[in-house]
Amino acid sequence: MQSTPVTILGLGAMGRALATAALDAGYPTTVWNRTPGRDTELVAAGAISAPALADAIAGTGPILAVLLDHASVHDTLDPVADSLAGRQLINLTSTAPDEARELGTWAAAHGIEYLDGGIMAIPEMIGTLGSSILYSGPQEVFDDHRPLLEVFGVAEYFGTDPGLASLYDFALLSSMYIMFAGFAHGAAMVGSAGVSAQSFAARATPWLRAMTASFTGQARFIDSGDYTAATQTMDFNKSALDAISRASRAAGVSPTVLGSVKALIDAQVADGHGPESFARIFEGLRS
Ligand code: FVH
Repeated sequence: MQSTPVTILGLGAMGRALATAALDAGYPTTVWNRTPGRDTELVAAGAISAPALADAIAGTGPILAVLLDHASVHDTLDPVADSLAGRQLINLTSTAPDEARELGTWAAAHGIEYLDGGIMAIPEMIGTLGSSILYSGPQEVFDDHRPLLEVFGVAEYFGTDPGLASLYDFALLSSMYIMFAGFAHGAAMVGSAGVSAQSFAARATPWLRAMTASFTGQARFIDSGDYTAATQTMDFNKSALDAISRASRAAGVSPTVLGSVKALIDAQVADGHGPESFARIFEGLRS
């Protein structure tokens, strides 16, 4: 049994997964949810059910908010903000970086220590090796509760700016969504020839995994700002994207996803960067 109690506000899929992991690790865990009745299994597993928010925050220990979005954090905590003075709030609700910073400022104005977290896992992964959670805000809050945070997954600290964890979180999610859209595009192309998406997935998985090995090389171009390249030039990739776009249209597949990459390449070539590395699309994104 751990001695530090923890309070979890929000018992959606993620809040329940985190509460389960805390209970399994022996933390005295108080749970609260706006809509009653979502804590039955947690109570059976040893959680203390708080009938009202005021009961939930009456104790000691860190308060974890696992709510829907930025607005729901304010909806929940604004009415009790004064009672939270001197407490440590760890917000695992997904928020944009500016929203996390706003919450940090709001918390400071009420004497609350605010640590922001970005969860890089789905509920089923919580407590497993594949789960990681990114944190930023006051280091002492992270250090004070690191053993608890490690229960949920690998806990990484990114610095005092409360918006940084969220920035990493959203940057990683951007990469993921674009990859998923790319998979859907490819599946639609082979689908035009009657190939199943499952069959395509079996090939796309090792291919994309192998391609991620090139991230480090592309990052070297980006970080140095020197895009001089002998291979994989913008001209080379423009020719490839033009051909793939034609094939895509011929297969009756919308060029929407591919079109955004093609537009970035075309702009670089039009600006005279054809002989440079494909990685230079980074500069087009920034402008
Ligand atoms: N589930 C996932 O795969 C992702 C993985 C990455 C991180 N996200 C973020 O985690 C936050 C919580 O996600 P969730 O999966 O638990 O979400 P839901 O199951 O939809 O539960 C939402 C809870 O929020 C409560 N809630 C909503 N609005 C309010 C409000 N205005 N005031 C108080 N509570 C509110 C809701 O309560 P109720 O509807 O049951 O009364 C749930 O407890 C989220 O930021 C993800 O982006 C999860």
